[in-house]
Amino acid sequence: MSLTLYYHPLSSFCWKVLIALYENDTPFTPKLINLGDADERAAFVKLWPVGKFPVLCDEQRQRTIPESSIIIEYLDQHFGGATRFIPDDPDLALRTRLRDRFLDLYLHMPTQTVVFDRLRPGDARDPLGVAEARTRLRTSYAMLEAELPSDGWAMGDHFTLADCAALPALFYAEKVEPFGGELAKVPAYLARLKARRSVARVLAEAEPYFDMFPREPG
Ligand SMILES: N[C@@H](CCC(=O)N[C@@H](CS)C(=O)NCC(=O)O)C(=O)O
Repeated sequence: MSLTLYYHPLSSFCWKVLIALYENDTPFTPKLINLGDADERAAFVKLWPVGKFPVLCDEQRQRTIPESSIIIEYLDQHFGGATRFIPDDPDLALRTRLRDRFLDLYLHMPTQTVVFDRLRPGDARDPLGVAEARTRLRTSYAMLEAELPSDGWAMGDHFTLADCAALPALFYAEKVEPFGGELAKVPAYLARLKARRSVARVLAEAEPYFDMFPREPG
């Protein structure tokens, strides 16, 4: 098999790529990495010294591809299927990439700020950083509420890269900063995403690991 995905089933950015792989039933070998294991981490950083997953290796083309958005574009280029992640229309493609960037940078990353703060020692917590991240999340929710269509997917009728990015971002964001009653389109969109076959499979595979998700320190 040509493709190997280095990943962890609980990792939100890995979900983004798993959704894309499952959308088109693209064959790949999953390689679960435990970054807490020194040997596994050492082997992994040889592939991608940044040490963050997902990373995709394409043995046939001898390519190592990091970064979830780039991996999904690579899959679209070389392993295209019924679901096209980047639309052919150049303007819609640009807007799809913008929404992907928005979701990663202004929803997914602030969520990580809140979650990773929970893993810090008590004297190294960053309450100001967490408060700023929560403000960012609420701004992003309001922007999405204004911009999302009332039906279908992030960019319209077709499921794209933006939807792969949206599920992990919204799933975990809602856990750390629950949606307020003023939001209607955002929770409805998250419910549609969760019902999608590829997403339901990713969530089912992650479920045995959910106990590892850091809770708010009591
Ligand atoms: N920009 C990267 C972000 C990847 C990322 O943050 N991955 C997290 C897991 S969700 C990770 O590897 N964390 C491990 C660490 O930072 O040690 C992408 O889109 O792939």
